[in-house]
Amino acid sequence: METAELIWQNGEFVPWQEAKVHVLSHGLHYGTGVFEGIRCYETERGPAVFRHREHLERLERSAELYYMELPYSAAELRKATHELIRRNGLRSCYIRPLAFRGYGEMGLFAQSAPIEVIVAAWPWGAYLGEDGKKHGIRTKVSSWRTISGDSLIPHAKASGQYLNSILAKTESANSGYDEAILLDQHGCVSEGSGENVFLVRDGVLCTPPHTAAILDGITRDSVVQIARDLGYRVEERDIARSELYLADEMFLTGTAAELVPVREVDDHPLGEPGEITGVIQARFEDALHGRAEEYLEWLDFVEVPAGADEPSKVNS
Ligand code: PPE
Repeated sequence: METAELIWQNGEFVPWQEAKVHVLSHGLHYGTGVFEGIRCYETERGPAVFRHREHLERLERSAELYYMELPYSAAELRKATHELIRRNGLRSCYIRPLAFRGYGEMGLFAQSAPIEVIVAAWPWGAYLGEDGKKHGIRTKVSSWRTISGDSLIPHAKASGQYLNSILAKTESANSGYDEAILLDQHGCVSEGSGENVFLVRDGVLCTPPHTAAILDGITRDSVVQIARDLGYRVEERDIARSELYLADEMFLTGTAAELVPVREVDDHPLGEPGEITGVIQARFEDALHGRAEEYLEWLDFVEVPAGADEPSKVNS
């Protein structure tokens, strides 16, 4: 992975290589952590964190759902993140806040194990490849069902839950596909291993509802709003597996992945990225980079010192 200079760890900025934990940290053994994936983009007005508030609110909700009390407020984490981006001299980056039970007590009711919090930021390119963003990716329905609300909390973004995503992703990668699509306990489409799913059928966009076993994606929410603003109908409803094969267009959304068209599901070709996908993807990219006036409120601009706010001009 690419690195940066500093990581924010429990209130302090420490050199990247020195941001360490004890091997008996609770989170390492039991997956007791909650995290976020956030992106910061270069804009004309300097670096801007996309939907920062919503991501930090989701982090707080995830912590609450797992009975973890965060020792820092969203305002403190926001400030720390801005400072981290500044100190690392980053223009665009992926941001990973993580809160986990640290060292101090073992066992499953380890209330005295302290909650540790880190925020890291580093450059992370296209999650599913630049080519995938342009020409679409190949997906396969996983033999692993998505975690159900009966046993875990799909709406929380918790570390341990990702073993489910990792099984699905590993299976799809080992079979030569770019990404896995998971079904829920009833056989309905839920999500990708790290993305929400959208279909286009007869000009209407469809995506599984909030009540499904999905992470309530912030990119999903942004894309629903953009699509509706563009005049498209968006239906949040159950999606049958066969609808994936019959879709006119299909795409995935997530912070890391951004908006990625799907060109194949279970060896059924869907073709090159469709028209509606292209229109929404372009508008979404405009929103991310501060080129769409009506979505400027989604951007949390990072103040950078005077003189440092000019992107370095290479080959110009
Ligand atoms: N579902 C899952 C399971 C998921 O992990 C993500 C984000 C989403 C949906 C989309 O949510 P949002 O980012 O709010 O639009 N996946 C994160 C983790 C990726 C990773 O490999 O780590 C991400 O995109 O940052």
